[in-house]
Amino acid sequence: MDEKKQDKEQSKPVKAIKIEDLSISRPHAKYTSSLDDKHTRVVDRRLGTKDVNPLLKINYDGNNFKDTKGPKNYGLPKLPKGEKRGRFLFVMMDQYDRIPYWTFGPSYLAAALEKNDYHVEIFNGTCWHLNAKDLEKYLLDREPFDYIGIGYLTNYIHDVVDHVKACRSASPSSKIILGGNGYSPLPAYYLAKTGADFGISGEAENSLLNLVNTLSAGKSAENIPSVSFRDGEDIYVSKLREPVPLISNIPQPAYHLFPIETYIWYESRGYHNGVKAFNILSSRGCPYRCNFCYRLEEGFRYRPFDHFMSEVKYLNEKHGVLHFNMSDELFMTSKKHVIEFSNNLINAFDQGIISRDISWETTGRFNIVDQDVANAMAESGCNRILYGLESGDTKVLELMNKKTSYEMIEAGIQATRKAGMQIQLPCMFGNIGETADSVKKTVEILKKHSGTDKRLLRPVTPYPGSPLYKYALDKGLLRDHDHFFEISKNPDLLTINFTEMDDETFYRVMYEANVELIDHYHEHMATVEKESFSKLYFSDDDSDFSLVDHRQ
Ligand code: B12
Ligand code: SF4
Repeated sequence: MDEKKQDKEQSKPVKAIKIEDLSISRPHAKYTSSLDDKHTRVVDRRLGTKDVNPLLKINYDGNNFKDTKGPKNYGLPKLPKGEKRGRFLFVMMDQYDRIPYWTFGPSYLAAALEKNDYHVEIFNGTCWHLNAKDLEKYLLDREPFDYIGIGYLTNYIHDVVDHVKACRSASPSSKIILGGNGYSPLPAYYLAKTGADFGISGEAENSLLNLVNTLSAGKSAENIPSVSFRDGEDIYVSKLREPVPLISNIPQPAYHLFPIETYIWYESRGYHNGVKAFNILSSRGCPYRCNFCYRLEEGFRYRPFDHFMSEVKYLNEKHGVLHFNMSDELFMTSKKHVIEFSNNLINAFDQGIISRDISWETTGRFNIVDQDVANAMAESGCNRILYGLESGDTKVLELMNKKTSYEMIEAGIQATRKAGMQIQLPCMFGNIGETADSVKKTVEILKKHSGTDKRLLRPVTPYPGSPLYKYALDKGLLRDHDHFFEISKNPDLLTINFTEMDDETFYRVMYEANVELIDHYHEHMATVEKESFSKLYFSDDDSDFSLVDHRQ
């Protein structure tokens, strides 16, 4: 853009954000926020110089809900072979991603249900880009389902409302159960707004089974931990169940219900230059509490290595997967664990348990990585680490409770690069304490290190359930949950301005930072692409050359 045009662009007033209401003409039940507050309480915690990071703590009622070993059968009769206790449909909504991401939640839940004699089907709007109208048609074609489960992230609330309506109109007898990271922190709110019958907060393998077993036995859902439900105008929210301590008790995802080859195709083409790639988890939970991150569940749990390996082997042997994206919330939780895991993997290669051609990537942390950790990972086939950079400014990092610093970031990147691995650096703009100067440090790090990984800045969104959301409510930046959904429409625009800058300055600073990043990225890519053509034509080396897309 020439300078004049750029000036003109910059002097435009900041566009007012169009505000739409949740498309609900009438709420389906009375709602009081005290019902949702039951789920979380804030523990006072002083961090850094300002007390800005309330730590959300879960109200487990540890006395009653320790039934984490498995579902109770509620005296259900044993079934004759082949008979089912009920029909369950998981609705996976379109997330509008060009490359749909594998969704772990429904695949794990489906396995738990199938293992307990439920017939399970998947309406995969995520993979096939289907909408609420398509769901309505699907339901009209099928024998009625006893239960329809819809899981979602906060951003998709409008779609949930449409999908619940579609279920009600095409399958009025089905009981609608909500869940997932969107639902979990505000169960009463969502039941009131969507008109769904039940919901489950948090990890749901046990709670969902308890719920459907109870309902199948004709009993009431009262007092099932983590389950909330609506009875006409009234909403009931029970306390939370503790997450399953031994995650090897959770059955392997019900892969046979999903178009795995399609997911592999997307992953391989999208990110991995044709190497067959797929997603897997080696742990659940995260011990940290960054202020922007929604974490309902406490407790961090590893999978026993052999348990993890049996799934790696299955995916490798059955589907030819050679690259694993370990999408753990946080893989790099301790140096000891990472080194042990990597050594176990090397042993598995040495003993011929799994092919040495296997590679992997995962999530990391700058306060954990050092040269030993990075070397161990690289030796065991890890070729890329996604580190939550968030900001390059130590003060901003401290205020967001990230437990990292500029120095750790620089050292961690050096160690990772030296070990021969790539890095990805997701980041944000506008957390508490952010200024026009602090963002320069983020831009500097991204320009120096993000390479071919295009990273731009977006404003931080305070998702319900995160400490930042609580902070916004406490400081009066948010009136209530409705207010959040009114103003949170587009992740590229401000939901709440947590900085001292006015909104116009905020956008101007972010705009300039993004322009710098875009220019840098394209210059860098031009060099990379020219070099890869040169190597391909003149040195007979296609190692850096990305797949040709014949549609372009
Ligand atoms: C992998 C991951 C991704 C992947 C895939 C996301 C996806 N669409 O599935 C990618 C990289 C694409 C991604 C992107 C984003 N993500 Co993300 N992501 C995760 C991560 C690290 C793991 C999710 C996971 O698979 N967990 C493992 C499975 C087993 O757990 P689960 O999904 O929670 O499922 C359990 C329960 O939720 C429940 N459940 C799930 N579904 C259902 C359905 C029913 C019917 C029931 C009853 C229960 C239920 O039972 C399941 C089994 O126990 C989580 C962190 C976390 N805390 O989980 C963040 C997280 C889900 N992401 C988050 C966010 C904000 C995003 C983005 C919006 C970021 C951004 N600004 O772009 C985008 C949105 C992308 C999109 N299109 O949806 C937030 C969601 C916050 C919120 N309140 O919605 C989380 C929680 C991170 C955080 N802690 O803040 N993400
Ligand atoms: S942002 Fe990452 S490290 Fe921080 S609490 Fe969330 S999952 Fe853990």
